[in-house]
Parts: sequence; C-alpha cells; structure tokens
Amino acid sequence: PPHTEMRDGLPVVDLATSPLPAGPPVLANMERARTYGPAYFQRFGGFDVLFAGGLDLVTELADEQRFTKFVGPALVNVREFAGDGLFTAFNDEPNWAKAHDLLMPAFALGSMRRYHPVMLRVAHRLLDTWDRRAAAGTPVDVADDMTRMTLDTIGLAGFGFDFGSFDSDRPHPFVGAMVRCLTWAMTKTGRKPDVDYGEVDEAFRADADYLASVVDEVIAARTAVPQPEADDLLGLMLSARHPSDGTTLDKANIRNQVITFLIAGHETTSGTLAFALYFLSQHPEVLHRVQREVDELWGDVADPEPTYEDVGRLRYTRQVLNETLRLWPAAPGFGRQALKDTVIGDGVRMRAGQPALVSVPMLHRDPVWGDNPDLFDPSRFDPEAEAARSPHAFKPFGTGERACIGRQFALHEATMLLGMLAHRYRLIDHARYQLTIKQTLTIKPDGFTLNLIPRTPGE
Ligand code: MNH
Repeated sequence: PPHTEMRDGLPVVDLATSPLPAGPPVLANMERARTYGPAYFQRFGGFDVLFAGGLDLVTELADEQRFTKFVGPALVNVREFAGDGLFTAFNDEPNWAKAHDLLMPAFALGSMRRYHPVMLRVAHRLLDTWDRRAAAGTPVDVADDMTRMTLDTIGLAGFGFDFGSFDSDRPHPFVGAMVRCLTWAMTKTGRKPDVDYGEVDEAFRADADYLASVVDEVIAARTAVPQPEADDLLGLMLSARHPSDGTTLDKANIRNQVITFLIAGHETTSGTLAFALYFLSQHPEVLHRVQREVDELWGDVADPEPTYEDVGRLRYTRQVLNETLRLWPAAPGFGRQALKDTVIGDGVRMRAGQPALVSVPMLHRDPVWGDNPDLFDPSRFDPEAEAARSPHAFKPFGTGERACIGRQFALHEATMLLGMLAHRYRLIDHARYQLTIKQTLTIKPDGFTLNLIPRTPGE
C-alpha cells in the first residue's frame, strides 16, 4: 500500500487526497479493502469513519450494548424523501419505536401464510410474460422483470394496490423516479464545492414529489370507499393504536412509512433474484440440484401451484439465495456508531458517536469462508456448515434491533419464485454475460438478459 498515516494501528485514507475512483462505490470500497486490509479509516471532511470488513471487528460492531445503527450521510439524504420512515429514522426518534411496534405483526411468521396467495398471483404474471418471450424466442431483461414482480408483490400484499407492472413495456414510473432519488442520495455525499447542483436538485425535487403523489394515490385507493379495517401493512399504518398511549401513526409519518416500504419492500429483493438467476445461469450443476428439488415436489405437473408449506421445503433453493446474498448482498453496507467511548479490535479507540461502516461483501469474503471465498457454492449453507460458523459471518440483512424487518417476506417471495422459474425454464446465457454491477445505493446486475426455453420437468 502507498505510504499512509496510521491511527491506532489502522491506515487512514483521506478522500481529499485519494478520492474514490469512478464507478459503483461498493466496488471501489472493496478494492480499497484489498489494498489497505479489512479495517481502515476513511477520512471524510476531517471526520474518520472506520471501514470494517472482517469478522472480528464486525462481531464487536454487532454488540448492541456498545454500538447502534448509524444513519450516515447517504441515509440522511434519503430522509429528504423517506423522512422518519422505519429505515431512515434516527434511533432516538420516538416514531421509530412506535412504528416498529405497530408494524411488527405484519411480519410475524403467520403473516407470510397470508401473503402467499398474493405472491403466487404475481409470480404467475411473470411466468405468463416469460412464456410469451420464450415462445417468441426473445430474451428477457432479468433485473427489469424481477423489479416488476417485486413491486407488484409489495404493492398488493402490503397495500392492496396494483402497480400492474406487467401490463406495460415500460417499468412503472415509480421505479425510475425511485432509482433517480436513490442515486441522488448516494452521489450527493461526494459533491464538489465548485459545482452548481441547482438543476440536479430541481430534478430530484420533481421526482420526490412524484413519489409522494404515488403514496397519496395508494392511500386514497384505500380510504376513498369505506371498508372494514384491513390488517395488511397499510391497514396497520392507518389504524393500529399503540398499546402504550392509544395513538395511531401521524399523517406525515404514514406517508414516510408508505414510501419506505414501497422502496425497501421491492428494490433489494429484485436485485437478489437477478443475481441468483445470474449465478444459476453460470453454474449448471447448481441449477440441476434446484431442478431436482422442485421436481421432487411438483413432479411433472406443468403448472404447479406451490403451497405455503412447499416453499419451506425448498431448502436447497434457499441455500442458493443465501449464497447469492453472500457474494452480492443487495444492500452492500450498513452503518454503526459507538454508543459510548470504547476500544475495538487491537486498541482502536472509538469515541461516542463515531461511525463505522460495515462492508458486507468484504465480511462475506472473510477467511472464515475458506480459501476460495469468491467461488459460488451454496453448500456453504448446508445446515452443519452453518451451525459451525459464527452468526456474525453473514449479515445481508443488517444486525440487531434495526435489522431488516422484511427478511422473511423477501425470502419467501424469492424462494418460491426461483423454484418456479427453475422448474419451468432452461436458462440460456445467450449473450455470454459478463457481470457488471449497477449501484443506486443498492446493487443489481446491469444489462443482464437471458433466453428461456420451456423445460420438461425431470429432464
Ligand atoms: Mn430490508 C432494513 C436488507 C428486503 C424493509 N434491510 C434493512 C437493512 C438491510 C436490509 C441491510 C438494515 C439497514 C441498516 O442497518 O441501515 N432488505 C434487505 C435485503 C432484502 C430486504 C437484502 C431482500 C433480499 N426489506 C426487505 C423487504 C422489506 C424490507 C421485502 C419490506 C417488506 N428493511 C426494511 C425496513 C428496514 C429494513 C422497513 C428498516 C428496519 C428498521 O430500521 O426498523
């Protein structure tokens, strides 16, 4: 590594003198970790952020007695359109605990059983579309179609609102506005003092206003006609009362929660599914094992209707998703901050409030994963292997109290869909795709297309 200043034994990399190279920040940060090691400080306007990508440090950062979520600069920017929604709320904002308590029931285990039929209905929309593409011999844009599927699913399951994404050749405009808002939030952290961002900010404002107008539409669709109180996400947001004081969420917070869940509820799941299909298309032996697993359940039924219980039986398919989330975690980083002055690792002093950023892709390539961590191998998630490994070695859903509330939702939806796709199609990598990553805070494979050939189950 180049000559560097040290702080408590760790290199300090100053963004002022060594700016991140162009391209997705996640890749730049991984490159940096390969140069300086799994732990280093990044200096950011005179402020040192600890970058942590090794199991030892992450294990300490996961200690909720000493560390908590850090709403870092990018998330503060997301607050411009998601406010004090669950994802971007500060830890001490009363609305976080209140909304967390009120919305948790929508993510309890039993709730997945309720979402299952809706997830299945939307999965069929995707299959219908892909059947037509297969018959015509035209390739599919994988990430776009996964986004259609996951957006329609969260819309219908959470809000009873139909985005109807498969009825159009173009993605729902919500998606474009959201992607631009997320990109704005991400790139705003790297602004230069001598550039005028007036136009950029104006365009952002228009997009944010549009997102808010979709939220109004979603709420109006529910409240326009009197109806019995629903117990889906929107129903809980609108009418659940907190046991401690009997109040509901306030109007402004409800809007922030709707926008938060419409985004968080689909963006990462679609990226994960797209990466999973990429890996399956590159690893025929893994795809065959998934196909054996679904064939065992659905035999040669041409149009199986997976049951809720079936999804729990797709153990290997779920391992494929876990291995996908290991190599390319759709949300590739999360922030932590010291609750009090403390020392971590080998004498690294952290002041109260001082931030750390966990690099999830680096954690997921820690030596604990063996000496070939870049190799895609779902057997890493065989139950015995998992039981033998530290629970802190795998953090695609964050950690602690502020970890992902939608994890079971995402895994149920994605496992079922992946199983159905593997049962129905042969995946043809017609363009010899080379993985490139697109980052808009979250990551996706860029420009990944597949050709589909109907498959005879058992083949
Ligand atoms: Mn999700 C928080 C990853 C699917 C709703 N999610 C997080 C965090 C990660 C994450 C990481 C923690 C971020 C942080 O510490 O700053 N989430 C994912 C991934 C998937 C995912 C990789 C899919 C795969 N998330 C979902 C789905 C929903 C959802 C689906 C909703 C239906 N996630 C949330 C919400 C939070 C969150 C809400 C914030 C929770 C909180 O802070 O209380």
